[in-house]
Amino acid sequence: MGYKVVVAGATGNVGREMLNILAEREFPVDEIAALASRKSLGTEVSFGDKTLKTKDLDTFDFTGWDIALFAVGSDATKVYAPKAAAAGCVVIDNSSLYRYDPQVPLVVPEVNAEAVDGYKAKNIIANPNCSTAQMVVALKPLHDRARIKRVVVATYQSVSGAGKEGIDELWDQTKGLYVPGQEVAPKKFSKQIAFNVIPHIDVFLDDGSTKEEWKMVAETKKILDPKIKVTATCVRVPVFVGHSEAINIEFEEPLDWQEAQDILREAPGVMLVDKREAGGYVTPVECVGDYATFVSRVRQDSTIDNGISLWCVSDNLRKGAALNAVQIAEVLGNRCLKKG
Ligand code: 2RA
Repeated sequence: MGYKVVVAGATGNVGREMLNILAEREFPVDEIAALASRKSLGTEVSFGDKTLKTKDLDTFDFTGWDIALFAVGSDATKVYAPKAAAAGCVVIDNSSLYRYDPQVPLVVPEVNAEAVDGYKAKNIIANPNCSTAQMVVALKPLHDRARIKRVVVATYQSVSGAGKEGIDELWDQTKGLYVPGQEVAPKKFSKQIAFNVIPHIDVFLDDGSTKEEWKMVAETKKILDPKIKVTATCVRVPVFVGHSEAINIEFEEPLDWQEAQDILREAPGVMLVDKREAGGYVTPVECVGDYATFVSRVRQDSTIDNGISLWCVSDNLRKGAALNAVQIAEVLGNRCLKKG
């Protein structure tokens, strides 16, 4: 006996990956529905070796469906997630809409799987921001060993985090720099992204940080530990898929970098690739399509007491979004929605 599963936003990058990962991990599906907006209606999407024709999200009846993975953005989530939840379908939402709602669990299974048990409050579970997900997977095993006091992180986020438009802009702008007359002006991003980096993701807040940076602070506190101090600088870089992060960690007590390596080597969801030689580390192009949160460059930070720095890379469409959502569905099924 399996589940009746819906993927809402099935034609987007994350929605397509949700379908791919449900099939790859052989999630127990009795029936699956791929939903899209009116403009994408009828588009065919893959589910393993099957082809699904998308149905209309606007008119879909969620009654009798068990789990709905949502990848439709906050505006559409606001309209359709409550409708699905009210029909008895548990929503696992990738947008930021419900992440900070105290009644809604915000879950990274390697870190706080037990939080899924709280889904009944709104019949909704929130998926974290992509840049948060990979970071807390790396932080959790170290926090359990030596209590983290403060985290300073700089992110190098790929353009796929900004959707298809982000990918297209990088591609077209890069080509346009080499073909006279085909220059492409910034549109999705505030400045040229080809051969450039942009220290601005999402909107600016009154304190001078951006909402993307605020998300990493708020979500790390909700998922891992509210006592951890986090400061982030989130940067868009000319990479198609794969977010990278330079993370500096201050602990409450001493932790040797080699013990940190040993801990990370055994940690759930982490792949340690860390040799102090050319190529002894992971780069974004190598993480694409993988499930792992890769960690490299683990080293002591001798400028502070109890400091360690490291490099973290993961596929932002997978662990940063679709994989984490499917893993939440797996935990939900195992802990709360047992089938015969
Ligand atoms: C980004 N994390 O990278 C945000 C949303 N996916 O644009």
